[in-house]
Amino acid sequence: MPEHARHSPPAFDVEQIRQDFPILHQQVNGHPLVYLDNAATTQKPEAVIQAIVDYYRQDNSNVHRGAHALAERATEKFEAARGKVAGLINAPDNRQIIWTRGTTEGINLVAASWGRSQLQAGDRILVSAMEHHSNIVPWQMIASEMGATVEAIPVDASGTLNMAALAEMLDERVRMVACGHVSNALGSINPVADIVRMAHAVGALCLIDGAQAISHWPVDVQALDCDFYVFSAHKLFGPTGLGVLYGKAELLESMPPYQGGGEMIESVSFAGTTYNQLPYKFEAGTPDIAGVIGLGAAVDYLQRIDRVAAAAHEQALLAYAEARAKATPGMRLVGTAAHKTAVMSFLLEGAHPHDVGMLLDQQGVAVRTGNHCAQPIMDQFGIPGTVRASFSIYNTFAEVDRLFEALAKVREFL
Ligand code: ALA
Repeated sequence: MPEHARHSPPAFDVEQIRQDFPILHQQVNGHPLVYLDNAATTQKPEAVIQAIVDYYRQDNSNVHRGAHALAERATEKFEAARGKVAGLINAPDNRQIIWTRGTTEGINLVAASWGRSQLQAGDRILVSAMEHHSNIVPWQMIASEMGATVEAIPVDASGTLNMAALAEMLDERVRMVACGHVSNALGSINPVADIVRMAHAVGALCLIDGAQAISHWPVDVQALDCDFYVFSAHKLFGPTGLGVLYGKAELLESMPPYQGGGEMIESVSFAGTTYNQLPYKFEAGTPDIAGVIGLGAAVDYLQRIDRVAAAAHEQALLAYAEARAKATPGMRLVGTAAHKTAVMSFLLEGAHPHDVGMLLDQQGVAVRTGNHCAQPIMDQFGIPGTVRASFSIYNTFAEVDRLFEALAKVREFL
C-alpha cells in the first residue's frame, strides 16, 4: 500500500483523541484491543463517563419535581443537555427535542402516535430496502392495524438507493417515507435532502433514521427539512438507553401522546385529562436523567474537536481499508456505494461470517457479524450476513493493518 494512502488530515491528531477514551487501552485475548464495532455502539470519552459519575455523586435527584437544590441542579443540567442537542442538529427550538430510549423507540413513537391518528386504509408507507429492522417493523405494525401498506424502495447491487424508482413510487397515497440517513449494514449514505423534497412534493412526510449518521458529520435538520429525525445517544459517544426524536413543531403539537403517566400531563381528573406542552407531552415517567446529562457531555466533547477533520480521518481509514480489501484474494466487499461512511462489510470466500468474527476476536479485533438487523437487504444479496468493520474517530491506520494481519491468520486457519 503506498504510504500516502494512510494519511489523516494534518489537523487531526488521532493519538490525542485516543487518550480521551479509557476503554481503548486494554488487552483482549492477549492482544491490544482493536475496536471496529462502532456502528453497533461507539466508546465513551472520559468526559462523558465523568459527567454521569458526577451526576450520581453530587446531583442525583428527579427533574421538574423537587423543591430542593439537588432537584434544581439536576433539572438545570437535564434541560441544558436538551439545548445542546438542539444546537448540535440545528433544531429551531428545544421543545422539538424529545428524549426517547433510542432510535427504535423514536420510530415506534412516530409510527404509533402519528400513524394511528393519521393513516387510513389504502395509505402507503415507503421505506428503503436496506433499512434496519427498526425502520421497517414499526411501520408494518401500524400499517396492518390501519389497513395501510409498507413498500420497499429498491436498492441496487452496490447498496445505492434507486432514486428513479422512488420517483415512480411516489403518489398522493404515500403518507410517509422513512429512510436511513446511512445504512448500518452497508455504510451507504442516502441522499436524504432529495428524498425529503420528493416526499413533500406529493404531500408525504419524511422520517430520517440518523442513527448511523449522527456521529460522522454535523447534521442540520432545518437544511434537510425532514419532518422527523431520530438517533441514539450511544452511537454518538453517549450512554445506552437514550435517544432523540426531533420533529417539526406543528406535527409534534398535533400528535397524540405515545405513553401516559407522570410528567406528560397538565391536569388529571376522572372527568378527563389534559396533556402537557412539548416536549413533556411525549416524556411520560422519570426520564434517563444521568443518560441525558451524559449525552450533553458527549455533545460538548464533539463541539471541542474538529469534526470536519475527524470525518476526513474516518474517510481516509475507509479508503485505506477498502483498498487493502480489494487487494486481498478471496475478500469481497458488500456495499460499494459511491457515498459511504466508514463501514466496511465483507465476506471471506469459504468462511462463515460468525467464524471469521470469532477468530478475529481471539486476536483482539472486535467486529460485528450477521445480518446486522437488516435481513431484507441480506436476502436480496443472497447472503446470510457479513463481517462488518466500522470505524470511528479514534481508530488508526495501524488498527486497519491489525485487522488485515488477523484476517490473514483467519484464512490460514480456515
Ligand atoms: N444497529 C446497531 C448495529 O448496526 C446495533 O450494529
